[in-house]
Amino acid sequence: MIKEIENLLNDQVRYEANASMHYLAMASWADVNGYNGVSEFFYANSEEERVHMTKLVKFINERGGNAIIPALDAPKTDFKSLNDLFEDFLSSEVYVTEKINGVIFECLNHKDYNTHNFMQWYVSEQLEEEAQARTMLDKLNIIGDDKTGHYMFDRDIMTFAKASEGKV
Ligand code: OFO
Repeated sequence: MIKEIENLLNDQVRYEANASMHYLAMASWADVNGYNGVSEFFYANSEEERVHMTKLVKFINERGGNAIIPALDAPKTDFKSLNDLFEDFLSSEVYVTEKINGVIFECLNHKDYNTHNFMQWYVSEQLEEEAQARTMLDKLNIIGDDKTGHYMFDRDIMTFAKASEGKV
């Protein structure tokens, strides 16, 4: 495996792992603040990110590289509101997308078409997750400070959580 690509994939392992812990912290915050649907949604997302991380670890090792299991950043644990939570969700996804695009760019530079092909799965996954985060944030912006709106949002998001569970 080309060393530069291996290093980038190992960085990506860390980003996915950090996202998993980040979403676990979000799930826990929602849990203790009474948003059961939101908490299920982020518990499921945290699991998904862990799966994304493991897929990369296996790919690196299968291709003759050496996957590095990283130390992680302490996740943010306090959020001002549901809006704050979902703003963070969106920026986390946008950040990961940028990193994935960086890997794709280098794969093409190094003519590493196998890794390029493998990474396409991540590209579509990011598209879906970013769109989902934007939709939810749009809904929260419409709801504003309305408590009934928050209650209904929390109830409806349970559907997304169930759909995500099916994907893991
Ligand atoms: Fe790993 O899927 Fe988003 O971040």
